[in-house]
Amino acid sequence: MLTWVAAKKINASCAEPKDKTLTKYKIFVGKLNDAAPQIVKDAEKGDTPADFTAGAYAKINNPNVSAYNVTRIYGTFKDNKDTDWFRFVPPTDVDAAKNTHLTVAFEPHVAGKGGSGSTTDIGVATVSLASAPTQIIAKADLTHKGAELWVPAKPGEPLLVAFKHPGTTAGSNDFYFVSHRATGDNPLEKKDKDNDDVKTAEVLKQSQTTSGAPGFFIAGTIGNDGKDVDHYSIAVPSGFEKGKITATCAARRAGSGLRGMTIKLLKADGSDYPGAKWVEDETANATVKDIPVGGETTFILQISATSQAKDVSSNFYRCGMYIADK
Ligand SMILES: [Ca+2]
Ligand SMILES: [Ca+2]
Ligand SMILES: [Ca+2]
Repeated sequence: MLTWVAAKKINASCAEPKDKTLTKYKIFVGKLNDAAPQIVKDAEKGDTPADFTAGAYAKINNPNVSAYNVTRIYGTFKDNKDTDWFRFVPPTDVDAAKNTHLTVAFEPHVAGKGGSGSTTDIGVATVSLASAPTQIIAKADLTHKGAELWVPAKPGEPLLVAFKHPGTTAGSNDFYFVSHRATGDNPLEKKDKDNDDVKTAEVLKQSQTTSGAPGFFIAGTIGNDGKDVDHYSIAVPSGFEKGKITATCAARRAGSGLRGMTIKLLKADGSDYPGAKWVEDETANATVKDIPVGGETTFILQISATSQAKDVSSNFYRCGMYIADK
């Protein structure tokens, strides 16, 4: 059995290449079983929503949890105008979704020599309801590294997801793989009105990150056509007053219709932490990194946006934070 040890500066996305400190490897080669429910192959029927390929899920074989295996979607772009549609009905019994809401994630595997070997990225990808295919809920340009779709969904409500060729010159082997999961989300925003004001910021509960550092997570929305503002209050755990805060949020990069999502760290009195501001664009999540706590016992994460896209209805964002002890 091989043990992987992740190096620093890894990318958060599992489907992307990661640095490893070990240099030994074994290669396993298997044949995809297209008959298995969790393997979904583009049937190359046509480019309209009615030409969808039906997707499916396979439950994890464990009586103690109700969860599903990752579904692998794959296909080819027959030309540089090809759009492939898939239909999924998100499960109604995902355990993780009971404490938060259900989400559907579509994570493209990296193309090219350092990735799958495909001669193209996927271009624009969209999610819509199967009952209203032209009304786009979520949209992301997957040619940007690390962009994906990770979208709140209603259990049992059929969805269509579309993957479009980027429109560049067709390559000799234009294929793609996408990992799809139906899973839970971060703890949800609960006090949307109160959290407009820094003085009545919504308190985030501490949880543990995989590295052991105290972490704080939230999934919220910027409503009112992009004019909403959300403030979250984070208590600095004892012993971390000289630590450093890192926060990262994604909206547009996960398919949301929010544009110019802006994150800012504030002190409890509402004043700015110097340098702790970032505006998300298509190429990078909003991240503020290693901001000194500076002896404060509480800090505030402020989230806003410059606008709501006219052609994408969702307005979600998702954030994670942690405090390093030095
Ligand atoms: Ca195709
Ligand atoms: Ca609010
Ligand atoms: Ca809000």
